[in-house]
Amino acid sequence: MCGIVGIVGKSNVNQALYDALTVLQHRGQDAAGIVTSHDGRLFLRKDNGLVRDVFHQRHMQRLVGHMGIGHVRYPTAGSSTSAEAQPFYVNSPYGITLAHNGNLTNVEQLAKEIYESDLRHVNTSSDSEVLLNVFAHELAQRGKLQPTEEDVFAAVTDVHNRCVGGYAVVAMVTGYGIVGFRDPHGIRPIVFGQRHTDEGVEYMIASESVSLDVLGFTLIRDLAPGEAVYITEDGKLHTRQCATNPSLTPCIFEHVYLARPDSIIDGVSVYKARLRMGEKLAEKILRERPDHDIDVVIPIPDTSRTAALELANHLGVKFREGFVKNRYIGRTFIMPGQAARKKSVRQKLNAIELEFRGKNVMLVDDSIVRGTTCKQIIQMAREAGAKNVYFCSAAPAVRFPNVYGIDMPSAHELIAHNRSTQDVADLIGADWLIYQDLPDLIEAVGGGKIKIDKFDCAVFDGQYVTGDVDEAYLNKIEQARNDASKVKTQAVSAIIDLYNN
Ligand code: PIN
Repeated sequence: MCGIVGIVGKSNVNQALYDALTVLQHRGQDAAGIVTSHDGRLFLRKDNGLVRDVFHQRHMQRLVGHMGIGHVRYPTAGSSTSAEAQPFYVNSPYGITLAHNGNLTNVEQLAKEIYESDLRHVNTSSDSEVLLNVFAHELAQRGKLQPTEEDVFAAVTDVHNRCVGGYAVVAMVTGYGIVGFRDPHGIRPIVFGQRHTDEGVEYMIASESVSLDVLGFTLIRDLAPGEAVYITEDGKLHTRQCATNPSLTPCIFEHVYLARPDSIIDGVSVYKARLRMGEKLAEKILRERPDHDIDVVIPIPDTSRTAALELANHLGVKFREGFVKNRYIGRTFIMPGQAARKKSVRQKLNAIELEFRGKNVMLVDDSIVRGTTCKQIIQMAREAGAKNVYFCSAAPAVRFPNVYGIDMPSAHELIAHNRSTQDVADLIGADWLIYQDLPDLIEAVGGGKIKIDKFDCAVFDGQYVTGDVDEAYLNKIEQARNDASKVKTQAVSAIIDLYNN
């Protein structure tokens, strides 16, 4: 998962891009980048790290220009080098830069075509660089010295015809404008909005509406699946449906925990969806155990708080903050002679004992993925004196890999893969485990004022909306992930050896 933003402004957009990226930081903390354009020149700064660490005064001073795009990257097994930080750049045609959120499922085929037929070189293993080259090739095919909006939209149509998967994209055509587009299933989110200044109207395209709010832009709307928006450098906005057969099946996991609760995606308030998830869970609990003995509902901060609050309300049980999260987790330093260690849950969360001692506690989390943190949290609740520890997941059991840009690619890392609810309860050490039912989750997200009846729910039901994902494909990405993580482990060992010698 990543965050993208593009702004066409009336004065320098560097600060606004930076601010928008900090608002999208929850979508990726691994790397950040901004590219701006001024007088036909590009200015790029990107590196691994948080937005606040990547950009210093000296970088910001260089990032001049009235339009630009930015990106924050989520770590995935194969994407840890700073060379794979985005935006990516190709010089021909026009000088195009691109930032992408999502994942292409036919990237191998595309990479081959790009090399053998399009005669282009791709320098990383990132599917975003592949996507950029497809777009650049298709735009070049128009053969124009000065591309019009028609040329840009035609190139997006060609991207749709060639690229399969989930993608929300912003791309800047140097000297001409910024285009934003969404895959024909609308899997990943993307919105656009405007703000009025004394110099005229400025436009922003972004992953989530919250970045528009915070910068004083008003939301115009989400891009429809398959649609593109093109804003020229002088501030003219054009939109076009570029796909032949678009149908909206957005990723339901955005609502579970990826997106900020104050965002509105495809017209649905993430906050409201989470409230309804809590309500549905309460109904399920009352169905399963009408005479339950839950004394207190405790959220696992932060994402689950909204659902937990409504769950407690509907059960008529006390809601209490039993865990406090450290908001200032520092870096982990690798010491000579020591292996790299992940920070333990205990360093991130601390229990308030008086909320646990002698009580039957219902812990609520947004989801159970690997099951590693929830197991430790249940243990902490027991050590704090809980009599019984029950556990509720606002999402159904995550049983299948995600192939559209969320880092959940390996079935074997998922605790619920090929396991029953009772198996998972035993493994994580819960006295009772309740998962949200999938129809309830769909109703919670799509059953509000704006009705959406189809979602990408592949991580729960194994149904992949692009229709090209089969057993062989899943095995291949699992293998690739294992290989990539081996390379990563080797790299870390090499660093440690270096320290030791
Ligand atoms: C919480 C995000 N959320 C917490 C991510 C843990 C699964 N985990 C998914 C629960 S927040 S585990 O956004 O950081 O607040 O199943 O792998 O143990």
